[in-house]
Amino acid sequence: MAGVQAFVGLGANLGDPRRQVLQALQSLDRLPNTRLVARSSLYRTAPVDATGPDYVNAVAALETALPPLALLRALQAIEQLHGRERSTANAPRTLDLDLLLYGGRRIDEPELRVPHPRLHQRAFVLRPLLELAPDLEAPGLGPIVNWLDKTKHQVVQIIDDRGGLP
Ligand code: PH2
Ligand code: MG
Ligand code: MG
Repeated sequence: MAGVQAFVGLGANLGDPRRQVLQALQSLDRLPNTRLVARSSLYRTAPVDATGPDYVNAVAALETALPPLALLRALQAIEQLHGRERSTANAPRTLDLDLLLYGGRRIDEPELRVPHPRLHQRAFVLRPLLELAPDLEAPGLGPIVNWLDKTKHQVVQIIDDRGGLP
């Protein structure tokens, strides 16, 4: 497969968050023309700009030949399979899949912005992302590692250490 490297953020804080995140990783691996290359550890994280229970978060590295909007639709379909209801922004959710990075592309469309606009402000994204790709750089953001310091007040804790293994 001549694919692009894409990173997807996974999050859940309703139902059985750990299980939903692990099942979603399997669903990502089954997407057409897509391979799950690696996944980070799972993290327990305090809600950021949101209320409700702690989240389980992780990041997946994909190789995909799906174009960005097709990948976005596929992520939304997986969210639906897990009973995601869209109420208000940042409401608690059974599963959230965010397209964080798509190769070195910058995408600015009404329904999709890449890099994800809040990627660099969130330890629950930065920490698992850096676990997979310590040297990663993103368009407009430079080296991702440089943003970590600004988020160090956010509470994130590894709940498993199977990083790198799908
Ligand atoms: N997602 C949000 C808002 N706040 N906080 C944590 N810890 N983890 C998330 O995945 C998360 C959040 C909106 O998508
Ligand atoms: Mg999100
Ligand atoms: Mg989302």
